[in-house]
Amino acid sequence: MALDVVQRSKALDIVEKSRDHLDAVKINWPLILGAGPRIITEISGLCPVICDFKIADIPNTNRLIVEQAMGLGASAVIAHGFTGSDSLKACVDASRGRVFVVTEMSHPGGKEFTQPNAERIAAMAKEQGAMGIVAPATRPERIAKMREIVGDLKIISPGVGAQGGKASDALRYGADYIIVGRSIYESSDPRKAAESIAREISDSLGSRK
Ligand code: 3DU
Repeated sequence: MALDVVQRSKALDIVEKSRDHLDAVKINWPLILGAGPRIITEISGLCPVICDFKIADIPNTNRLIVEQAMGLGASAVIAHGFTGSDSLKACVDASRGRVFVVTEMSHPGGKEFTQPNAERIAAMAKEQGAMGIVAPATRPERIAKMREIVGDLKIISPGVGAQGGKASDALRYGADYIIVGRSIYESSDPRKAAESIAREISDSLGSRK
């Protein structure tokens, strides 16, 4: 789940209610800025945390960001790839490989700059020893293309629900996990919303066999 709320109490309440149906909680800048970085530690006591800081700086700064995130309890981080292989390597080293690299972004503007470079970025993620990549559920055929490049790396896929993508399509085209934000945290019953998406996933995996 992408937990893009800004209040600590609301964030913890949603995680407590829905965590049985989640593999991990992805935390982005809105929650860090609203609740403070210790929220990483608090949530990591309930569910694995992926820090989606879209890290995009020179190697030394990337290393410092990753060390802080991992030190607070993150299980993995998300970095941009366009900054180049040395910057990505700094993230891989500082997290001991627990990095997901953004390839092509899911929103319409993602076609402008990220799509033309996505395949090279995916190849670099594999070469540099990343754990996986982030690829768009809004364009599932692009997930299939990325899968050809990254082999057995994990593919996590945002864009399901509020951005129009479907969980079952993303999985069918090769994603390992889907990332869902607003469709869960804006629901009047986040637990039920998470459960129903988890059911869609297990049904679609069942029909893949
Ligand atoms: O659209 P949602 O509310 O389900 O949230 C999607 C999350 O995934 C959100 O945190 C956003 O920052 C992140 N994300 C994308 O949506 C698209 C990307 O290409 C990469 C990350």
